[in-house]
Amino acid sequence: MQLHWSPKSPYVRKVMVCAHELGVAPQLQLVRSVAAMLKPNAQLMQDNPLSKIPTLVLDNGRTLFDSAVICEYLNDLAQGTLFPQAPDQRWRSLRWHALGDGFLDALILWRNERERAAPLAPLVAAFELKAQACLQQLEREVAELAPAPLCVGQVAIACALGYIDYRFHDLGWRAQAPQLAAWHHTLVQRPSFQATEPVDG
Ligand SMILES: N[C@@H](CCC(=O)N[C@@H](CS)C(=O)NCC(=O)O)C(=O)O
Repeated sequence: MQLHWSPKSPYVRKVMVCAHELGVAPQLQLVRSVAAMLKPNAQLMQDNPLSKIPTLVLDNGRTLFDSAVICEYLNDLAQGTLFPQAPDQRWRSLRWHALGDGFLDALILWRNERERAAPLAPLVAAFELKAQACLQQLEREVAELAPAPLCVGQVAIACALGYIDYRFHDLGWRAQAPQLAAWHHTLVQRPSFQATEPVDG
């Protein structure tokens, strides 16, 4: 299987953390692909018309995207437990997954806007408000998040927090969400997170 990949993308990181946890990372051939919102990548678009990473190309030539679908595919392949089956745990994990991904979406849009020559102030303010609200919500949920068996929802949330560390040094999120920070600190000691730390270049 080929994975359109970058060492910087937090959505790719989520897939790679799952792959490591599931023991299928060695089956992935990583293809370094550049995906930028303002520069659609013609080669990548042959596999994903949205020009986004991660995109998975299966050995039979079929393609899978986005990251949520790829994580679920890898979990099925390995018959893993990152997508819990029991209804309560399943919906809880899927909700955390959506919260982690949505948090990331807001952070990335915020960063894109604030880096423009003339950022639109109301847009920057709206993305910042949403990101702060996600942090506060997660701090309220940490008592449930921390003891839950490892699932894709926690991986998504941890990747969003890792993206803050990578791109928003000035945010000081640990002071705002200290219990979440403690949970995150413990989780990222796992080899799957250590192996997927974002790097430039
Ligand atoms: N919902 C998608 C989001 C993926 C995404 O936006 N990836 C970024 C890289 S971090 C990308 O490919 N951006 C290029 C673009 O938006 O055109 C997923 O979960 O896979």
